[in-house]
Amino acid sequence: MPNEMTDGFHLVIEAMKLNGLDTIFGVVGIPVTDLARLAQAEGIRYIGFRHEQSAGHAAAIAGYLTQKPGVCLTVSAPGFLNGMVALANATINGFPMIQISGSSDRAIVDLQQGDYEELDQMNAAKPYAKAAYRVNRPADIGISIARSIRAALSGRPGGVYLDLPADVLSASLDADAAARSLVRVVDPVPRQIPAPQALERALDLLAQAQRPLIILGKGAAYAQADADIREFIEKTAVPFLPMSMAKGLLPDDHPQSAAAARSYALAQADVVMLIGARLNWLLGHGKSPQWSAAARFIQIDIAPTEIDSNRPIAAPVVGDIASSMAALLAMLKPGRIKPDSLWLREIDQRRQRNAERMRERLAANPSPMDFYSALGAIARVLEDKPDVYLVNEGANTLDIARNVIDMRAPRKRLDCGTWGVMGIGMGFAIGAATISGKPVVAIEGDSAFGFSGMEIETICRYQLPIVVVIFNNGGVYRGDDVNRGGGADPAPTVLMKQAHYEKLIEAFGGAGYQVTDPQALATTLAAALASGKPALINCVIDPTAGTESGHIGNLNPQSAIAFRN
Ligand code: ADP
Ligand code: TPW
Repeated sequence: MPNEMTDGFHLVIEAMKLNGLDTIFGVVGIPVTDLARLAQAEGIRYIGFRHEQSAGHAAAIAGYLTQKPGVCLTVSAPGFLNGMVALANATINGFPMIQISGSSDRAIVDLQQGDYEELDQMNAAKPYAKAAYRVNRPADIGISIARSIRAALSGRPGGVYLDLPADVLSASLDADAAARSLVRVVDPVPRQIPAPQALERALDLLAQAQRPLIILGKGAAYAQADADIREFIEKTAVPFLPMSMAKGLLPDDHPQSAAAARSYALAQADVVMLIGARLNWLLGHGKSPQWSAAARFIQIDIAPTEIDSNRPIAAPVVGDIASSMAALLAMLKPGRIKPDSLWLREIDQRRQRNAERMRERLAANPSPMDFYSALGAIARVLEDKPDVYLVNEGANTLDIARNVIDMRAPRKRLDCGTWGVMGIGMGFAIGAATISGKPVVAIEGDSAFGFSGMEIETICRYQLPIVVVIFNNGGVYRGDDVNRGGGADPAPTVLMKQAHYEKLIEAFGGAGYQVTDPQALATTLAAALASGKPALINCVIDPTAGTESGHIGNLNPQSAIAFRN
């Protein structure tokens, strides 16, 4: 009796199933089409995209939301490279994902003899991935999937590249030996308990503070230690500031939120506790003028090399956030941490003043709409729907929405993140809707939407509960710039002013709307959400409403020699 045989394709799917990887986001073609077919046949959900970058972003955000690596499947060379922006973005942001790519004949690739879709993919991926592996023998498939899962999840999560050459996928092997080669990962994210002395040092420093501040980053959101983080903040009475994707970890309307007094809180704090947030450009590298030069820092992070990266950290706590917060809570004695009451009062007064200013801006009803009036309408619709995911990209559309739209549940706000990358929109929306079944509202600048717009077809094909709202101001940042040479070509920042984006979704059977005032926007959005079906709202915004580069115009170098006549 000959032994029963299997092949590489089957082994990949079995290794995934054994480790609970139940969804693949991808684009098919040589040599991975049968892998996707087999996955579907074997009960793994396959979501087919129009471009690998969106598939990669979907996998990355699925990883962020579930603490399981999201899987993206790509074809060789160009498909692989299309996915790389998402893999790199996942690594930069700390999202666990695995990009599995088919690749061409290694013997031909390495001698550069001109194979179909020839590229040394593993080495191309290395600088952009947390880890990059290639499987050269089918018997190594099991261990390669195990290794990829562990690399994606442990420590600071990130993007892992796994290269599967065509001949490894199609190779036959003995079924018994194949079954024995599978590996189930045990404890892929081992707890990393912080040293007791480090915790004591951190609490000591916090106890010395008069003007303490806690900054919550997306690492804290990712850690899913929501209850302990909230308890620690409430028991210490320290004001907190959420970074963009940490909004909702505690509700934005929590009385201790200092978000509406952000600049004051950063500049005046004397002890700052960073929980899963890096002192990168988003926090002015921890330096003056944004921060006080005298401020002292506590930093809780799983990555030891993050400590002292930009500014000296007086009390480093290296460990996972769940273990660290639980330990801090256990050590916390009542009354030990006591922020100065003047500090709390100052923050509160500024908060109220700024909130009042914001209410006035939101209540104005200019025609055409500006960002504030449109976002105010959306905020009102979402107020009693904390379960809705909010995807957000653009410049003004991003920066203003972050300030206007309160989040009330953790991990619901998904945006451009650490890189400020455009193109996450439809991928994040599809990823979040797929893994949760929950509704998604994607608030998109008209330029930002263009980077992943074709995925509207994907949304309609899978009938996902996603409402895309396009802030159409006819341009990148603004729609009113002119050609400085006087020619007929539009200016570099200008897009089509009369674009009817709503017609795009109609081509695929979805519901398209155009709105020009906040009331219509609110009514349409509420109805679209209630339908649970794909919809796109083209929201007409004043072309002169935005500012160049949104709230980060200070980073935009401008020509020193006058040419703007
Ligand atoms: P934000 O952009 O919201 O400020 P960052 O992405 O800059 O957040 O920082 C997140 C930090 O959280 C990273 O330095 C990462 O190492 C850390 N981190 C991620 N997950 C965990 C975890 N489970 N425990 C501890 N630290 C974590
Ligand atoms: C991959 C540069 C930053 S913001 C932006 C671009 C092109 C679009 C801004 O216009 P939009 O929003 O979306 O209409 P709004 O509200 O200001 O009108 N390519 C990539 N990433 C980035 N960040 C850019 C280009 C950019």
